[in-house]
Amino acid sequence: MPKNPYAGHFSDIEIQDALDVPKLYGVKLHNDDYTPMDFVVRLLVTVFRKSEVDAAVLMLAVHEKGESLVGVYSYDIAATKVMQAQRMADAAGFPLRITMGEVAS
Ligand code: TYC
Repeated sequence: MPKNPYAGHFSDIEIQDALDVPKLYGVKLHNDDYTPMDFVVRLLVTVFRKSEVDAAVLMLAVHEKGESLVGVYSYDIAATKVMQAQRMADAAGFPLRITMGEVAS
């Protein structure tokens, strides 16, 4: 956010609310040596609603580069998808790591 011209009158949070600028959060998938490729593709299709082809391309990007952004969402949607994906990986016993962080909106 640029310097608050209303400093002293309104807080940054009040300005943010007044301007109605929703924050956006990117969800990142991280590579590891153990999670099977087909499991990652299934997770991307199931949790992140990717097509089979997009999911396979994304999985390979993560496999080759170490990590990749898989989607940008509001806080609640991003947090829910991270939780669902982490649960799915944990339940299957794979060390897959999924993280989220604020992105410029
Ligand atoms: N590197 C894994 C393998 O060779 C595949 C993989 C891709 C794992 C993406 C995690 O986020 C990931 N089986």
